[in-house]
Amino acid sequence: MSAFVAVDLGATSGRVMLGVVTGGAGDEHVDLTEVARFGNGPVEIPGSDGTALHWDLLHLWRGTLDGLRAAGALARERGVEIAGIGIDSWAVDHGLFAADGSLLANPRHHRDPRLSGVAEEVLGRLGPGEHYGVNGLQTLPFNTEFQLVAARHDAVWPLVDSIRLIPDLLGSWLTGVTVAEVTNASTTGLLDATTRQWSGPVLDALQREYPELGDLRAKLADVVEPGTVVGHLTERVQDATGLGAVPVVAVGSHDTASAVVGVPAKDERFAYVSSGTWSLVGVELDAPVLTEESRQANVTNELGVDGTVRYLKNVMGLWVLSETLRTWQEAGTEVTLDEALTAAAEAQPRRTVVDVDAPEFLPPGDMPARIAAAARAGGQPVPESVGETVRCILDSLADAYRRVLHEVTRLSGRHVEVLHVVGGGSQNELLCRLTAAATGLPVVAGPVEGAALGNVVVQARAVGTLDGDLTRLRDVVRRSSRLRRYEPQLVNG
Ligand code: LFR
Repeated sequence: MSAFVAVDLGATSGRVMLGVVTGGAGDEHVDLTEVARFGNGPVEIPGSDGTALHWDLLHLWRGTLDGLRAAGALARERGVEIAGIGIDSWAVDHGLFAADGSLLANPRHHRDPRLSGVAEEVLGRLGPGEHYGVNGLQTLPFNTEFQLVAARHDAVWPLVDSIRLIPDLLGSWLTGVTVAEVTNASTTGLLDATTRQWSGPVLDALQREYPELGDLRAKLADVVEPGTVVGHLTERVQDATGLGAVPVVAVGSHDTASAVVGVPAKDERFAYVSSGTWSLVGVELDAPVLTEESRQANVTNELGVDGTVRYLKNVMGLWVLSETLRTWQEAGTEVTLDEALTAAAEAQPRRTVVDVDAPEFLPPGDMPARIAAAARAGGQPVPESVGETVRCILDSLADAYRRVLHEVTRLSGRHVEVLHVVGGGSQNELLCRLTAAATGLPVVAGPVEGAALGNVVVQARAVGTLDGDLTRLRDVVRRSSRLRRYEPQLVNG
């Protein structure tokens, strides 16, 4: 029996899971155990340009090492060998390194306020149509390329020798080897979505418009596909974790890429919502859609495992709900998630539906006030109670899923018969029911740990424990998961 460690870092917590692959040929499944969980979130500090939001990278590193140690202990207890380690995390954010290998600063958080207006400025210079025709990426204010442009006047910028996305960064600390895993690299804006390599024309255009950036290509590592063995744990890491020279495998290092591998679909006629802090709503394709219509609709072509394309859109997600609960807590009215969902289930359906993707919902802050303002501006009843507010958030999310599904299926021509909801949000029964009702599709909810399962099966195939294409890997995921199905009947009228 082989075991694999999945390090899955999300915007609110990091998790380290031990996945033991058991069962004979054709009946393999993954027995997943969470061995460590640690908090994560934006850290606000005063910056030279106002408030700056960062990630606490050292905390994530310590959590990863502690988790690896705990995974080793559990593997020994169970008498299984750890055959691989894979890391996935949210996308776009990165650490900047000097030539001597030192980390120059804590990575900025993609909700950092200084990014406001940068994307428009950059695309105005580069030509939005031309740019999308190469990278196929939706315009989000925080795509890595816009973050780099915003960073070019920072005092440390002239020292930057290497730019590493979070999973590549942690992988480089574990192994001493730096790569750029393609699924995450595809969220930077610097990759050619067709060749799956860094785009010379995009990098040249950025350097031409913003000479202070210097030679970006020289600061980026070579691209690798998921399934590549990056390297082995260094001796220092072996000492710190009690593990041997375990291989670190590049998985779909963008958490959404791993989550899409972790969709328990039987064939290609499916859509998915990877539901967490963000909701990523889309379909899986064999080739990017780079048309002007697709650009206008702001649909993204992020790259997936095995040459696939994740044709999707970001919907603001459960972030709006978690920030709402946080706002209430800070105001002294603590409401638990369970209480909030119970109240929402009893509230009047679709009383107020707002555009949750409006930019005002992106930064941390007082979401109930922003929802009230959006309701007022749209001439809708202002949610007052807990139930009304939370129901408005969930109705608005389900409505956004419906809109995005309509767009991605129309623009890609993909016929879809089922909607898979994976990730933490798959446990939100009310949202699943509202989603089925809004989209008219049966919703299959689960696995909760879709990203970790997707991470494990890609590693297991890389070292020969599993074999087969994505459909075969998804059979393993399905056998390893508890799923719930919601039919698209109307929800309380
Ligand atoms: C989800 C996710 C999204 C990405 C956002 C920011 O966790 O990775 O796919 O757009 O975080 O990186």
